[in-house]
Amino acid sequence: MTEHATRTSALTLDKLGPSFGAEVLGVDLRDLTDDQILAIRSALVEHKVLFFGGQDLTDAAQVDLGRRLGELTAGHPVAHSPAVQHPEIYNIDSTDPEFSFSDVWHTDVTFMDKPPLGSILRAVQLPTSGGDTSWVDTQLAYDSLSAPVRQLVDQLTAVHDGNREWGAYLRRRQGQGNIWDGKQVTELAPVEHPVVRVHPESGRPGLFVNPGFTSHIVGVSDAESRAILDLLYAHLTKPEHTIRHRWQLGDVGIWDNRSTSHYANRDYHEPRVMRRITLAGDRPIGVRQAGPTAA
Ligand SMILES: O=C(O)CCC(=O)C(=O)O
Ligand SMILES: [Fe+2]
Repeated sequence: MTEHATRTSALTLDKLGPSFGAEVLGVDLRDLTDDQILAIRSALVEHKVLFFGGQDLTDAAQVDLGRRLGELTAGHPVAHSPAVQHPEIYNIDSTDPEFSFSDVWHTDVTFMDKPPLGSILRAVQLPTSGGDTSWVDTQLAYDSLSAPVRQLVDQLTAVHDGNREWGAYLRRRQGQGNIWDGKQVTELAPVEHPVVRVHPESGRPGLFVNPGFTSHIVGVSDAESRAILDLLYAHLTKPEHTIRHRWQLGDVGIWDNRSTSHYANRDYHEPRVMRRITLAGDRPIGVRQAGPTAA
């Protein structure tokens, strides 16, 4: 335990910066008490990205952990992961011919009506150097906009389109996607989400657009849409809104997908394998729908 670590009732946390991110010390993710599960769920809302070092999870143990933290989705709405036996796991293997680098800022699966609440990522094989992952605190980014721009974005809706990243893949698979929210995914119809999402647990607003999946803003010109999104992306990714994690084998990262975006640094030259599961989430709610108490 470092001098910065603080102990809550069930967890010892070492904050990674002034705003968000924390390392959780001294827990075995295979053997958590109910109190620790509750404490992890609430630490996720408060700290947004949690890291657990020195873990020894098998695929089955990762899925068991996810089931204790929430309801699991398929590993991905359309990607198949034949290398793993659990349909809940998305195998992110840089040597897979279908591998796509996640070297664009994104929040996971925002191209579905109900994007995941959070993701649980485990490092399975790492390059000797490189392959860090970075996260943005999208609530801090919202708060640090000027008041007039906050008022503008509060009113906006954006389209998110999974075809940008996954359309060609799904067509190659003859439209055979996975079961998502009870239905088989056969196409990726674009969806609309508020540009500012109110967190359903904390009530905090955060920017909810990302260059990975957001195609445009509804009801403005194409030039206006591009300019607004460029402004928001530049603002979101200011270094003071980010943290960066250097992975070690045995690390598990859990992030709140309702208050963060992330980016996998593409600077490695050896195989890198990560395995991800996602917790089912709800339909994003905007500031106007959430009403005056939330924002
Ligand atoms: O490989 C990584 O570091 C992150 C990949 C990613 O975007 C994800 O797991 O959601
Ligand atoms: Fe991701």
